[in-house]
Amino acid sequence: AGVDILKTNTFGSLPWVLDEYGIGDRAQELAYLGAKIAKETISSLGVNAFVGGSLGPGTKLPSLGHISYDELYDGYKIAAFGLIEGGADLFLIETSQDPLQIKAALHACQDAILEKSVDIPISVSATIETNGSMLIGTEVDVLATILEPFDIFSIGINCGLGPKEARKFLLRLSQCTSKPISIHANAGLPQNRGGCTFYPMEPEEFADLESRFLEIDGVALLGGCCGTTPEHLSALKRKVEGVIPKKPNGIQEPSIASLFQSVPLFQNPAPLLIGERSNATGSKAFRELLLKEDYEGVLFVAQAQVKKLAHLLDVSVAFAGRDEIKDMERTVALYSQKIPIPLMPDSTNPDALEVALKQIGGKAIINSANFEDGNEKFDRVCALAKRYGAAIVCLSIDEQGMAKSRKRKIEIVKRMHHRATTVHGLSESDIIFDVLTFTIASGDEEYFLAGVETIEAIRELKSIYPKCGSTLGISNISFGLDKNARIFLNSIFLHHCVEAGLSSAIVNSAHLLPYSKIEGEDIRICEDLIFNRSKSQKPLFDFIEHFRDKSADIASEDSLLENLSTEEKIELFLIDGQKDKMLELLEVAKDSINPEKIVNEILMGAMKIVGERFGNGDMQLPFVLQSAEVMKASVDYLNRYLPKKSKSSSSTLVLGTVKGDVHDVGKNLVDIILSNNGFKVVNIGIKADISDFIKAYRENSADAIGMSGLLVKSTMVMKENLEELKREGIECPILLGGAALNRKFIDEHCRSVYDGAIFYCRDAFDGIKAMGKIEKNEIDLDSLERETKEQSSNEEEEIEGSLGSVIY
Ligand code: THG
Repeated sequence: AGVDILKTNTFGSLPWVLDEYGIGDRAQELAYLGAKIAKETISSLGVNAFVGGSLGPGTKLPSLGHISYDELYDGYKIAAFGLIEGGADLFLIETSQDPLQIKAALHACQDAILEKSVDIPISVSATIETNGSMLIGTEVDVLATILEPFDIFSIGINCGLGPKEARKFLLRLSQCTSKPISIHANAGLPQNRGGCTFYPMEPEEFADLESRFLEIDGVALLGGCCGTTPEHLSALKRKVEGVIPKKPNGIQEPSIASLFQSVPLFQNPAPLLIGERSNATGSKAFRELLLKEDYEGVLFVAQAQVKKLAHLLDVSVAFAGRDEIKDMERTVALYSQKIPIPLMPDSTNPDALEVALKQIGGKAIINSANFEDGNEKFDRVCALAKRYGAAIVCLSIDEQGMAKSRKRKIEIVKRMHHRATTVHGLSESDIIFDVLTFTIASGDEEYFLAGVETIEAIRELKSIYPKCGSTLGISNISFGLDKNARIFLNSIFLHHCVEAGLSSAIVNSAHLLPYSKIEGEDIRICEDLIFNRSKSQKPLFDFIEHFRDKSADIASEDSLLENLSTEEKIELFLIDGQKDKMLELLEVAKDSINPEKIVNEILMGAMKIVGERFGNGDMQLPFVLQSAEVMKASVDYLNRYLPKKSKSSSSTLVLGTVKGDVHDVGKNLVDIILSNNGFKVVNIGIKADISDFIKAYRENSADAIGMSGLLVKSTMVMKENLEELKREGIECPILLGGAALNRKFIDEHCRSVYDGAIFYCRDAFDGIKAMGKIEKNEIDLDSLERETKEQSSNEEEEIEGSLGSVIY
């Protein structure tokens, strides 16, 4: 077909994928052979083309905790070695579902390249679902932020979409990346035709649409993914022959990112607010939760800061007697999955920082590096920033200690700037200086000017390095003072720092007052202290005296909830995924609202909202799972207060993912939702053979069987399973669900081979309806068939999204 890059057939040549087939130890060999075959094919044809070594996403998502960064890294490295040995000219990390998986694969490729002393470019391509994000919930512009620091050949998208649907995401990517862009789309959105996947787009249309991508700045690599054939590619080749791609022209504003959003480092208005509360030394409350290993609570401390509009969170877990590495790993893994904003691991131990970075799919800030132990440790931390594509905070501390005067602060800043940019190649906008402040409340004369020196150093820093950021632990200024008084002093101090050019601040955002809301007299007293106006201890005494009985008007956490009814609170806690708050509330709510109503109306209603938000891309998968967990905990709790009849139903469903399919996110949610509705669910897991279904069905004297699967081929397996059930003389009701399934397939291919009732369950709520009918014995085969026939005439064959419909 005239292609310039021939992809290897090594997409799944990864140990943890091949393990499913008992050949995990052959990953390197298979990767090697894949590259070798491609290389030989090219030479036997006598054409000029490169071998693109394909590395797929595998079957597990690290950001959902399915697999660790280290295991991914090791496996990708094995495959990378094989591809290098086989002669690959390019690494293609493709069909990526999770930025953390991309980072592990990138590091593995980079290290394999170094170890084998070869020079091979690395391309990264992600799969964007029809809802506009990667499976884990990352949208293209966020991915561009995360990948910006990495030295990669290209960034792009493949699979998931046809060229029609991909266009708008390419346009977005083009605006925000400075790298070349690749696109290999599917031949349209797949359809399920009689249990076979069918890609409807013909070569001419495909070529026409894809070739037009060359009008977009930066799009330089075109190709085909699922459903494309040599004809598609030769048609494309004819169309683009001689066209010179446009240069990348996107601009990436200096930013950091979580999996779910990009956050500009330079906010307007400044500053970027960094939440300080998840700190084991700086917060007693957080420390106690950590000591008790109460991770619900640890999560709640973070959620509360998100509510108070922190832009990102500092995470510091070091505490005497605790294993910092373990605490860091657990806390950061939890936060990076369940907190929507970016993270800033905070530690003096590079190992603790690295373990945190291995949990973070987004773009983090490392807090921090300094010269206290000379260049060596500073270098180690800078190297981490470079490797993991993180921004970094550099503190004005050197071998002589923490700088007090503005002169020393700036000296150290210059030394740090030089080393970080020249030795480590960090980009200026990823460097954030912290010139640190001592408290001005110690009464020690040496520190009367601590605030002024800091403010002036910030001003100077801003003029020497305008592209670098700056930060400061604001609360340090007021250590030793009364809690209430600190709020005023911190707020005024922050105001002056920002005026001097401070771009970010580590704060308790719930304890900040806007400058405009503070009275003149309060401001004056604070400023006298900060600027040491009378050059004595007087400003400190005046300050203490003035604020003795003054309380800051800080809205309490609960006041936000005050205006909500109990029903609304239950709904809110479910959607927000707040388990502790929910259980606390239910303890009281169950006495005023009928528990049956809470479960069937309020909680189910809220869960439906979660489903809708997920469906239209407003809520990402990890948050959906979090809400489902809260749902389960709530129902478990309320169960004992439910009237006997609805407490537990006698109806039992055997539920499993069919043979050949490992996808179970949706199936497990169906399990939760049906269980919550009082049905007994026997979940037999993934890759379940029909004999497993039958065995569980008989052993549990079940009332129905539910089969799930994401792949198109799974729909065929469902049909074959129905035939087997019939042979076994089973006629029980069957529930079928999954992304690739539709009514038409069931009507045309399934009903005729099975004698019992078959329910098409588009989502878990259809499952509840079906189980309700089964329980009440309201199954009327004729009407069931008629009903679905009528509906199916309105339904398309198209597979509706990929995961959205599996879950709901
Ligand atoms: N610069 C950088 N990182 C930092 C700091 C800094 N990280 C840690 C710290 N300083 C910023 N974090 C805090 C957290 C809490 C407090 C101050 C700074 C604090 N805590 C109260 C106390 O200790 O009295 C409240 C205690 C409690 O609630 O139990 O003030 O400067 N780069």
